[in-house]
Amino acid sequence: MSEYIPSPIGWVRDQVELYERTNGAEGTTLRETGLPVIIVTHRGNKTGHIRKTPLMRVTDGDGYVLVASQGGAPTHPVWVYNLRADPNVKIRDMAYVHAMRAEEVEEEDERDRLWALCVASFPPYADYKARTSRRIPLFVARPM
Ligand code: F42
Repeated sequence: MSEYIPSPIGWVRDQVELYERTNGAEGTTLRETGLPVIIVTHRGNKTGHIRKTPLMRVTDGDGYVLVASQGGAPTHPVWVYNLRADPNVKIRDMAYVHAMRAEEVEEEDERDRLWALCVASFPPYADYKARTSRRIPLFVARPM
């Protein structure tokens, strides 16, 4: 069985631990923003280990938009490469946990439509986009 390796970032690791231990009763928002967070479980493309990544909760119908913003950093978060290699994920949204398939969105009109949803859910995404020259990858995870 694959081993779960927690994030090397302390506050991220702590959020996942609290969120899961309380079955989505605590640790479900991003710090002082108070805005909701989901947990994405995925598989490392090099190690094969299980990884858990909190992301902002952006919904599109029964799907979740996964935004690889990483605070406007110049490089993609490495979970992007994991999802590209293996799109099978588990999404936790509070107490709701569901197996889903995450597909990267390449088409520009669809990216624009989704981006509007992302900024409406979490306004700082607009600043993150302005801060970086990279094209921020967007995935949509939908029930299989
Ligand atoms: N990050 C976002 O990009 N978008 C968000 O909307 C977002 C919201 C958010 C809310 C709450 C919160 O606590 C964190 C939030 N974050 C958000 C931060 C997010 O959780 C991640 O920490 C961030 O996106 C960075 O992701 P990362 O995958 O680059 O994480 C690094 C720090 C990491 O875990 N590195 C590991 C390590 O050991 O250094 C490697 C993990 C890994 O997946 N390794 C792969 C493997 O095979 O196991 C290899 C990957 C490769 O190809 O190199």
